[in-house]
Amino acid sequence: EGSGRRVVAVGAGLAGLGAAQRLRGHGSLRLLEAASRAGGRVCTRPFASGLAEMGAHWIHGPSPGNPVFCLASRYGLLGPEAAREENQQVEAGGHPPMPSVTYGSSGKVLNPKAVREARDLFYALLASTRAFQGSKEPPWPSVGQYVRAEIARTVPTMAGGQDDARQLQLAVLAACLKLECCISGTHSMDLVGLEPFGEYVSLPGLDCTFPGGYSSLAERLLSDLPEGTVLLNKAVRTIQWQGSFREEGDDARVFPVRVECEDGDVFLADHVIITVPLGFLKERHQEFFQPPLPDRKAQAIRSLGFGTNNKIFLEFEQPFWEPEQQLLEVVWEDESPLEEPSADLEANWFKKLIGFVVLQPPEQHGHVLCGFIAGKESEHMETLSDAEVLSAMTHVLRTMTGNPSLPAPRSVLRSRWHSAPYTRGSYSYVAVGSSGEDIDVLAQPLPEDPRDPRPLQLLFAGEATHRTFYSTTHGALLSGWREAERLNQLFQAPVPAPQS
Ligand code: 6YU
Repeated sequence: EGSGRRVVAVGAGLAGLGAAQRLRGHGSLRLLEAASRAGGRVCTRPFASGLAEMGAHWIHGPSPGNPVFCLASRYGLLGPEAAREENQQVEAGGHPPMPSVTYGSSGKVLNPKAVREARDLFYALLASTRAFQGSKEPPWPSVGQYVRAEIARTVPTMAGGQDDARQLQLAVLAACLKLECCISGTHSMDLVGLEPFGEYVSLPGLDCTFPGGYSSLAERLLSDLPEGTVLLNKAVRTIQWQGSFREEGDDARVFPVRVECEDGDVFLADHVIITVPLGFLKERHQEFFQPPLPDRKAQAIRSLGFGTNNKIFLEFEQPFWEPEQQLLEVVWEDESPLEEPSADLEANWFKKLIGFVVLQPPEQHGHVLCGFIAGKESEHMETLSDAEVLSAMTHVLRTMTGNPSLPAPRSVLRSRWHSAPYTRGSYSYVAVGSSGEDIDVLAQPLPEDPRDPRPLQLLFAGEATHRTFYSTTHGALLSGWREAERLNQLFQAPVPAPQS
């Protein structure tokens, strides 16, 4: 260690692990993690006869430009399908096709042609939002308002003007908006900024999963680090910067940063890489940093979006779906994107659920469905007991299949990302009132003045700091690499001669 620089990283998710992987050995590195495991929002748990991904599910866009895909391939963590060249070239634009069946609330399977028609309209509208990127005067502040206004314009000609068919189209469009809430991790698309929406980049490739669990990637990264680098159950309480701190009994060295943990342990450092989730920063940044962050940074933390998307896993004795079906969607046939959704969370929270992904293959997982639900309804779900969630899900499934005696699931497991004290939600989005510029401000190291004699005291990584890949594992990993590289550059730079 000696006179080498001391680096502390806070958070052992993919950003923190990625930073640790890339930081070249100049001095010492400690990675402090609040939880009892590494991985953060990458979190695989045993469930039924297989595994459940509580956080990240897919590699979005598995192709050579995706560093998570590249690492996972190199480590041999992917199945043979994922590695196929053809799969890497599929352009799904963030909405990979899956063999699906759409149930309506009248207990019938909806006409696939009608469903497709509504969905095609929705995706055409969503794609047209790209045109507003960089626009000074977008027609609406949010994606939701824009899409709904466009839907309202097409209503008169929709479904040949037939009332019933038109209502079905509207109900499917309402379901599409809920799915988009899950994808963007938000309560409502009315909160997602229209102008910056097109900055998010979808990589080519057919989304794939990790046969041994997403956590196999985090574990592999962890095992490559020198023993003792990562300290678990080490929640950081405060980070003091711009200070002059000395180790007891060692007056020779002065450190600008002091990291204090909840358990009273203290770490002095030259550089701290902060990878805590934006949800945690939103709640805690004022006491967490001493002195507080500069206004611009605090403003970016406040204005960027961070919402909730949760999963509900249900295990069944026997499948009620067909073996080839991969996605079971639900549509509440009386809903419309042109009407206000119900505000009665207690009575109606489960209607926000978009449906279920079938975990494949059943030989590995058993008969397991994974439901997705976003927003305030999802946060309400977190406050309920397992029995209450299981009963609501049974009600949804019986309504959709029109089978009042459909056997209830055997067991349930759900994520609770909003209640998690060191996450406070699922992932970030660019909210109305913020822009891609705020992401760059969030990513900017401190102190701001590049000529500061003690540069790069605080560095910021994590998915919410990646301008084009926010909300993903590859965005998180790249952000960690980016900050490690920033320090590597500093360590390589010749130390400036003292000015006389
Ligand atoms: C992806 C996917 N996916 C579903 C769900 C979730 C997420 N994501 P971490 O939080 O991992 O690490 C920080 C650590 O810091 C953590 O361990 C804390 O305990 C610790 N910490 C906090 N405070 C501390 C303190 N005080 N002291 C010490 N330690 C502290 N991504 O690629 N594919 O399928 C999904 C999904 C339910 C919750 C996802 C997915 C997001 C990723 O999981 C996430 O970005 C990274 O894991 C974060 O890593 P990190 O290191 O930054 O933080 C147009 C437009 C479109 C907008 N988006 C479209 C993209 C769609 C996103 N898809 C998500 C979908 C699912 C299903």
